[in-house]
Amino acid sequence: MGFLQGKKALIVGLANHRSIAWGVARAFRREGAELAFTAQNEKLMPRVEDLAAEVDSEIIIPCDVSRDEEIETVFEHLDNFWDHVDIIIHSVAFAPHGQLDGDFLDNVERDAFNIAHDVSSYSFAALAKAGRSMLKPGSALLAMSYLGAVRVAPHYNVMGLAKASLEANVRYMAAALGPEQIRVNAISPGPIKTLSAKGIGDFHRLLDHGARNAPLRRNVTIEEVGNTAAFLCSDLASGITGEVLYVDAGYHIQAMPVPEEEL
Ligand code: IMJ
Repeated sequence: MGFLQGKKALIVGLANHRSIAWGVARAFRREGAELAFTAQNEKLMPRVEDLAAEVDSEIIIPCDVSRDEEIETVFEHLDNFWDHVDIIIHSVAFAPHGQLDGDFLDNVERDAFNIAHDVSSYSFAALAKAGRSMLKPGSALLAMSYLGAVRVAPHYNVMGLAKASLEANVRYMAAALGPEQIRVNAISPGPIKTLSAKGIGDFHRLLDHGARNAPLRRNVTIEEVGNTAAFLCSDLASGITGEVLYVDAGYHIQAMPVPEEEL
């Protein structure tokens, strides 16, 4: 029997088979969870439906996380299928075009800053707020961060601020929901080639840098992030809340690149 047997999990942020959310869905299904998904819009609906079918799920709910009424609708809809929800996965980030490049101060502006923080951080709290009455003792919430939250990563710019906010959000949510025995954590994966990495200049160089300099001398996969997510959202992690867990082949522990002669 899997260690998520019978748990009901809502996964927000599935776009395609490369998505981190897909690695999470597969690991969760393998461990016995029942799954529901959101789709960002009508256009993405058929694709999410096909992926959901592969993990035996027929619950796909439209939700643009920047709209309060759509976040409310998710749980009204979910309530028709489930009497509670054990797990909510947040795997969503967005900064407007032009933000993830160049000089931070040249490019940052108020509207883009607000959108990045709204979609990438506020929406996690909004989901918890709207879903709170369906959560129960033992439930777990999980978000995806990135090292750019705590260190300066090239081009990451305003997304770094948004992820810093997301990580603080995890701590404040963990404190607010802890008395209800609901846990809140984040995973901070190393770079992975997903749709969110598409079009980002030099992404292959970033992956290469990680693979050369991480203690494990490689990048991580969505399967590895999925397995860690399964653990963190399971009762195996019952003593862990408010934590940011790195799944990055050890990259973040290093103060300096590995010397050329050691490669
Ligand atoms: C994204 C930009 C710059 C550097 C980056 C990334 N590094 C990594 C990413 C080093 C690993 C991917 N990442 C962790 C993200 O959080 C990406 C978020 C993102 C991506 C886009 C691309 C398309 C767009 N807006 C986006 N908003 C957020 O228009």
